[in-house]
Amino acid sequence: MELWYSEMHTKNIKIGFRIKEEIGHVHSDYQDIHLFDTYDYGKLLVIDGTVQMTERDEFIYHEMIVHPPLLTHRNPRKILIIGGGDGGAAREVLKHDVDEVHLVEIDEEVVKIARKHLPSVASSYENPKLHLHIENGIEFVKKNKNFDVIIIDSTDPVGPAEGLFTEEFYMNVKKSLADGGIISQQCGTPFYHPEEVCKVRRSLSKSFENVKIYLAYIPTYPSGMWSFVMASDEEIKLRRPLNFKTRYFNEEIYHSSMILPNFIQEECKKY
Ligand code: AG3
Repeated sequence: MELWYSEMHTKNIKIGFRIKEEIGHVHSDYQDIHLFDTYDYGKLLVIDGTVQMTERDEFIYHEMIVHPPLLTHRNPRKILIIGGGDGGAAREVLKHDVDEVHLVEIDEEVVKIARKHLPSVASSYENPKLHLHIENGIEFVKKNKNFDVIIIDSTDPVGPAEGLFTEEFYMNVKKSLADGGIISQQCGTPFYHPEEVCKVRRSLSKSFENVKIYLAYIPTYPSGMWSFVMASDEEIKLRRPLNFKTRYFNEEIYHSSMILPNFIQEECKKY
């Protein structure tokens, strides 16, 4: 018998992975977590029915959520990751010369499953610069300050992570940044939901002088076209060279990823 896992991308469109086996399934206090082994994409992490990452294409997402903000900041020393319990964002941050990385994940079960089954993603949990806090990120930013870069690596803008996309949260995030600080956040598919991306941009503009949406191609996410955003009071520009090997991101992509197709530009004029 063939086993398949599929995620509905819209009411009428889905993506399907043929799977070898289910490696794990946990119903945590916060969400439903599945880990599958697939034929073509390696291990697949699913939370509440939505694909979070696969071993084959996670590098694109994690490089893109981390390297643009880190190379925009003048001298990033203290980094905060909100969400990102699989460890992929932390792995990329630790490729930079930073002093400390704080990872605030609400759901310990995500961390446990990643550490047990996704060693190539969760490797940085062994790094002494990484400090794990099992806590709600919304509360954490109210109490902890002075971060140079804050990376918000959450699930979709609709659902349990909704609170990480509000104007109030962005105000608190801004207060927990040091001078010259910058944030990045994943903000969904502009192909199916351009309005969500434009709303994130507008909400961030209330707290930050400069907000830039940028894009990457991620095969296993809805439509494959994915958006991220950076926000800062400093000008958003490449300030330092990339001095290690990457598989997707490069300095040209830093610039090209911020060039938006017309349909997104048009949509954002409405907001
Ligand atoms: N977090 C964002 C995944 C969003 C995918 N959405 C979907 N499949 N509907 C990824 C977490 C990786 N650290």
